[in-house]
Parts: sequence; C-alpha cells; structure tokens
Amino acid sequence: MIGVESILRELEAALAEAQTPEQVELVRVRFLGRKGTITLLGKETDFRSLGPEERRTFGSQLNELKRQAEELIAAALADRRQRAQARAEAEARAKLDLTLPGKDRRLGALHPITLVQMEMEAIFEGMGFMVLTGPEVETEYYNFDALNIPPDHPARDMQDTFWLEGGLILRTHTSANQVRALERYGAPLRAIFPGRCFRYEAMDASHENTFYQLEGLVVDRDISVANLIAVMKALLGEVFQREVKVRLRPGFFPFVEPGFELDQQCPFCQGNGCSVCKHSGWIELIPCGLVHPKVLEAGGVDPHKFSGFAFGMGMTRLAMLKFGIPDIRLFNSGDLRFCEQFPVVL
Ligand code: FA5
Repeated sequence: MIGVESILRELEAALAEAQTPEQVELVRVRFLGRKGTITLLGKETDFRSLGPEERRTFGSQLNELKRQAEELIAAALADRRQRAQARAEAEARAKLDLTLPGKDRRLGALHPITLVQMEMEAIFEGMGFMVLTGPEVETEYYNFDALNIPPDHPARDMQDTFWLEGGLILRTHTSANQVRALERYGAPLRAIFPGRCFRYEAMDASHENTFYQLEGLVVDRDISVANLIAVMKALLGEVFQREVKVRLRPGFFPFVEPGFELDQQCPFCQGNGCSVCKHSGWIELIPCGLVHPKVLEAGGVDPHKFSGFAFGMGMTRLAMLKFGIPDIRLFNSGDLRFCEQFPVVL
C-alpha cells in the first residue's frame, strides 16, 4: 500500500548527498518534519476509507518506515559528525607546523648578587639569624660615631664618603646597622644585614663605588673568637659545599677589639698559589672581630654582661669568587646578558 521501498531509496539518495550534519538535518526535516514526506503519509491518508485489516497493515508499515528512516538518518548524522571532526582536526594539523622553531619566551633572570644574597640569608636563617635592613642614606652618627669612629679619628679617612646635605651620607658600610639593631632589639641578638654601600673610590676591576656587603652581628653572654670562627667556617662550608680552611690575621677596625681579617684558603688552587690569590694561597675574605664595648654601650647593651662578634663581608667580592666573575664593573653594567648567565637554583 505504501511505497516503503521507494521512499527509503529516495531517503538514502538524499542522505548520500548530504555532506554535513546540517545537510542531514535538512533531509530529516524533508522526510520526518511536520510537513515531511513520511509524516504527511500518515496525515493525508483517509483512514475511514480503509477496512480494519488495511488500517492495521498501513499503520504497522508506516511505523516500520518511520523506524527505518530514523535509523538511517541517525547513522548518517553520526557519520557526518565524525567526518566533520576529522576534517577540523586535519585542518588544525595543517596549521600546526611542528618543524617551526619554538617561540623564545624570555624568562627574567636574577642578578648574581641577588642569588648570593638569597643563599646567604637561607644559610644564616638556618643558624637562627634575623635578616634586617637599614637605610642607605645614613647619619654620620650610625655610620661613624656610634662605631667608635669620632670625627677627628684617622679611621674616618679609611672610607671615602659621599656626603649629602644636612649631615647625611651614603653609608660606607653595613656596620652602620649594628647600633641601630642593638637599640631596637637589645641583647641577645643574632642578625645579618645585607645591603648596598657606597664609597668615593676610583673604580677598577675589583673596586666599585657602589657594592654590596653582608654584615653579621651576634651579641650574647660569653661570645668569643671561637664562636666567630665556627660561624664563619659553617658559612663558607655551605657556600663552597666543602670544608674550607680559614685563618685569622690581626686587622684594625675601631668598632671591634680584637679585630681580624679572615682569609680563606684559595678555592681555586687549594692553597698552592695561583693568579687569583696572587700566589699567596689565601684570599682575604671577611673582616671581623669582637664587638667593641663602646659599640655595645652605644646600643644600650651592658658590655660587662654581654659580648659579641661582628663581620662585614663583601658580598660583591664573594659573588665574584663564587661565579668566577673577573671584573666587578660588570655587576652594575646593566647588561642583561651578564645577568642571564647565572643559574637560578631556588
Ligand atoms: C668594612 O667595611 C667593615 N665595616 C667590615 C667589618 C665589619 C669589620 C664588622 C669588622 C667588623 P672594609 O672596608 O674592609 O671593612 O670592607 C669590607 C669588605 O667590603 C671588603 O673586604 C670588600 O670585600 C668589600 N669592599 C670594600 N670596599 C669595596 C669596593 N670599593 N668595592 C667592592 N667591594 C668593596
């Protein structure tokens, strides 16, 4: 009664032509939509003109036709969707050329002084030190007078100073933090003070007018030179990752008594003599000493109850040693290629 086969063939032909999911949808509407061929078959047939047997046959044929049509359309739709996706992927692949060189994303780099400072801070924090900072523009008092360097003292000439207006100076050393910290925290105290210092100096490969020091100050009961040496050896062992031989020579600084120059056995030649240590086998590394009683007093600490040690290492020079940097002027050159060479190990 219904030309099931011919309708299905017609549907198959239409689906074969439909290349995209959207076109399949148009075919579905054409056959199964509200005014679709198959839908209209049901609507436009005059059932009253059919006998009961014919009605049943017609009904089941129509249902079967719809079922098969839906199946064909669903299969075609799934197939076109899959093809569309494959096409999109192929297009993306064609656009993505894996042989092209990658984009060079510039990562920032840390300045070698920053790297050394971070390392130092971690080492000292491990030994229970606070990390403190103080002003770069300093008063004469904290930079000199409080450190037992009165105005007419010859030691004042040791550090050529940049003078600012109003009796202020650019600090010549991080020792300027010592009395500030004692005033603020009292004793006992364990602190380091990394920071920038300034001296009116002629520049050469090992002298800058702007450089970094790292000051250390320990004040407690019964502090002796033995404590100083132990801390210095622990520090250098961590920095150079092996046991380091050190020696103390007498050194003069008005704010320590006794004062020393701590030398490290040359890490480049193991003390045999090379150009770095000028064939002496030793590198002058850390000026240090026991805190002068007058400094403790200036900080409000009783020198009869407390003693201490202090050291002021040149962090810029340490970075030169650690990274084998031959000329101090590179640090402030502002040349990014310089900074980018140093590995960031955080
Ligand atoms: C001082 O500045 C003392 N305040 C150190 C100190 C602290 C002694 C605590 C005792 C107790 P000195 O002037 O030697 O000392 O400088 C210390 C270090 O700073 C030097 O060993 C050197 O590594 C570094 N330094 C000094 N001047 C310069 C410079 N012009 N360029 C680069 N580094 C410098």
